[in-house]
Amino acid sequence: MRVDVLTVFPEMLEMVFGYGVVGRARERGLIALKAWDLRDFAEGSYRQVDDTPYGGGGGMVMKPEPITRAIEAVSAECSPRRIFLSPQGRPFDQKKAEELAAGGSPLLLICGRYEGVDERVREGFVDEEISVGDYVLTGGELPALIVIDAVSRLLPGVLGNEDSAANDSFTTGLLDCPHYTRPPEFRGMRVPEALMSGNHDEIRRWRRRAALDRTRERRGDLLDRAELSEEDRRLMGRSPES
Ligand code: 9D3
Repeated sequence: MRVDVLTVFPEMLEMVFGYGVVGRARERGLIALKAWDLRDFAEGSYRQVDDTPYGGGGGMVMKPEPITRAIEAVSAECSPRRIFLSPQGRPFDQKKAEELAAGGSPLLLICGRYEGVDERVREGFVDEEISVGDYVLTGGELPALIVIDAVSRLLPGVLGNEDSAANDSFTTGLLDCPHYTRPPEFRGMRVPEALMSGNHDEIRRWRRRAALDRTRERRGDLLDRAELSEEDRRLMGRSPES
């Protein structure tokens, strides 16, 4: 899958592309990532990408010409889905990540800086607008990395274990259960007996109950929407030993 990013800070993205699951997917040719420098599409000796806002007020607005030229350059290469990262966008979630990964079509992620981007860019050159949550950041670069990270790990062959993505919390609609490794006792805290029992059905039930209880405690909103089985209802709220 091909993902291009438009930004005034291409190094910021290139840095992160090299690491972990995404870095390995890139090395293996499963994902092609490229960060374009918006300044390369700006004119004049100052290569200005921003300008003062009509109507006055503080801050700067991104000029339409450099962004639009950059969008057209990438579009000519691969006809991507053109996604603008913005606080006004639809909230990003696992379902959107799955949709972007499943389509397999190229993505162009457009990052704004300053107070925003000239509205006319949105009108003719953007297919959709995505936010990563209700908090204020300083630009679209970290959101673009969030989208790349969430989408990359869903691409075929990227995760070693093929069903690890399918078993994600949010995919199953519940939070994850707690995890433990050796030693069996750490600073007075013991690993739950069920996990060391070797009884796979007991382990499965312990994990399911832990996920259900934790989801109820922390994210009642998720539990309301989850489809629960008869067994789930029985497991929930019982003590771990029962
Ligand atoms: C503080 C300025 N804001 C009100 C006048 C407007 C504003 C402009 C630009 C607020 C944030 C930004 C930069 N943010 C993004 O580009 C962004 C973002 C975010 O801030 N939160 C969640 N998702 C996203 S996606 C892109």
